[in-house]
Amino acid sequence: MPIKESELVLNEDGSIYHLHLFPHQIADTIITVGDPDRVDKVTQYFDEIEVKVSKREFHTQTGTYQGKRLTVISTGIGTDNIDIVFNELDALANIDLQTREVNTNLKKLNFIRIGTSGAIQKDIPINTILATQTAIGFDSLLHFYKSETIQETKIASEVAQQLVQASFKSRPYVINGSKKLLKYFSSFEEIKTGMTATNVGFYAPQGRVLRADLQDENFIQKLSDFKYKKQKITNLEMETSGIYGMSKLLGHRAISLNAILANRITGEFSKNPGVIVERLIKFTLDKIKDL
Ligand code: R1P
Repeated sequence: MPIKESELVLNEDGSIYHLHLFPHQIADTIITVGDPDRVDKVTQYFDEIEVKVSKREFHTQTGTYQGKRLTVISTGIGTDNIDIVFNELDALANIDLQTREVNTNLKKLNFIRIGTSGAIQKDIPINTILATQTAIGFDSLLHFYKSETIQETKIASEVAQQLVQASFKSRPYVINGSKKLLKYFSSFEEIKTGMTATNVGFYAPQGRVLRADLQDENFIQKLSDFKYKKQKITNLEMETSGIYGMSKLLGHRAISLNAILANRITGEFSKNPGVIVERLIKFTLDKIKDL
């Protein structure tokens, strides 16, 4: 059965609705970044750029880096945007936009997030590069999908016991990143691995107070104290749980690489955030070409 026009929405020119892309314009390995301005910072190292398309916060460039074809796309902020970006990239790879039928042979895409994040453990210094092994989603995105079988339910119930009853009104979900990509990236000494919490905002949802008070003023401390076996939550950001969830649901691989810009326990913020982001970009490009 073809997917209805109201569900698989296309632009007049036949491209996918929000990303404004056609299937031939994306590579099988895709770098996602939050900030649209970061796309140029990645593709400045490319041999050549064949595609440049922008719509809203979704800026896409496809080209080659040392002979490897790559797409770089900005997602903007938040897992609500991740829902759009990952469904539409998957549609470009796995749905025939003309017949509106799902392809028989499904493609497996590789996603690498180059993101920024704040540490919530004292011993993770700013300027660390951290690969997320496990993502804890305090957002609700995955609960709208049939996703029980892909979740790490033991950790989720531990999160519920240690944190939810005490502090949060959400129902966190827990998803691991791609084993293959995690093994590959964590084999380099520049990389630390950790457990990343994703939440729906930058201020109260990450324990920050400007003028509006927190529902629980010990929020960050409680997150920082959480323990599952020997694992602790290492950092907080706003996209990784959605990326891991959508990738697993749709049969793709994903890894989230985080440049640690802040330490929320010591109160420090990087004096020169551009430098660590640049280092992460160069590291990622250098390693990705051998994937
Ligand atoms: C908040 O400032 C944004 O920065 C982090 C958060 O996840 C959020 O998107 O990541 P990016 O720098 O990749 O956007």
